[in-house]
Amino acid sequence: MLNRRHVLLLVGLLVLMALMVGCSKDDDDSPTGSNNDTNPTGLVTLTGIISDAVTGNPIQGVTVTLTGPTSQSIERTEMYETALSPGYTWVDITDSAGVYTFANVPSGNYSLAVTGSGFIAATTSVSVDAQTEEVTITDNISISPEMATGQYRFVLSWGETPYDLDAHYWKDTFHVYWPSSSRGDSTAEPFARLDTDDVSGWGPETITVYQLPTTGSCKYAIKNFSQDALPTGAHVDIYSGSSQIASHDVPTSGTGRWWYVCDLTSSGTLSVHNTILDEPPVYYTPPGVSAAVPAKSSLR
Ligand SMILES: [Ca+2]
Repeated sequence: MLNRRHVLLLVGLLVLMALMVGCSKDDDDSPTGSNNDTNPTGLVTLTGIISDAVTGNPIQGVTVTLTGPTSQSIERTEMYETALSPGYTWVDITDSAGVYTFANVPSGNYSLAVTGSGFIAATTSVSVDAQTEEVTITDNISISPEMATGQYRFVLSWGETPYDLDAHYWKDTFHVYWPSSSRGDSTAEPFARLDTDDVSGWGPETITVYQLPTTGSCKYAIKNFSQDALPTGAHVDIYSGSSQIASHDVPTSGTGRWWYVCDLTSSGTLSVHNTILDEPPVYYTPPGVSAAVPAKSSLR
């Protein structure tokens, strides 16, 4: 039986525990980068979502392998020695929400590989800072379904902002982009379709090319729809058949809201431009008009 003294001791202990919880909550609320914002464990939970580049939907059952680190930003200790050995790997399988998770990851720069049946393997780099973070959430990672030989795919991704970047693809007067009436055709000119239009940050926004142009070339460019500014953080992965053939980051300097990425020629060659422009890289010439004129209103 508890006597009065035991009850008081128990109440006192509960009050003390409540105060300790309150203090730690206050610490958690401290602004990022403050002196209190440190991770005492020196280990991070690394997590993220893998999605299908064509549908934008999460994918269950793909294998995610974390390897590294290729370099580390903390002193090696006996505790971390095994994990920090070059080539040491963690492996996880995505759940029904496409989520993968790695626990107890020390600081360093890692390689993250994603493989799944029917998808083109993808690799990206991840930087972990276990000094100030307890959880590292990776940027959007999407993987592309394999295609037939001679088919191509442009996959645009970016960060949380801007909320809307748009992919554009032109062949002569054919223009593939986001309006429902302009999403292209897989069986007729320009033999390309906008698979998914993202309007809430991150991407993916994807265009699949089912057939090369019979002559000349097609142009691929990105527009910052949200604001008249650089499409900051934009990244384009380009695939052909069952392989990735190119990867480009948006230039960090320049003036304009258009990123002219490349041309795809009738022979399957990628001609890279990688330049920032004020205007789209093509002008539409209406029938019967001899000189090319800008048609900004048709390029929302
Ligand atoms: Ca978009």
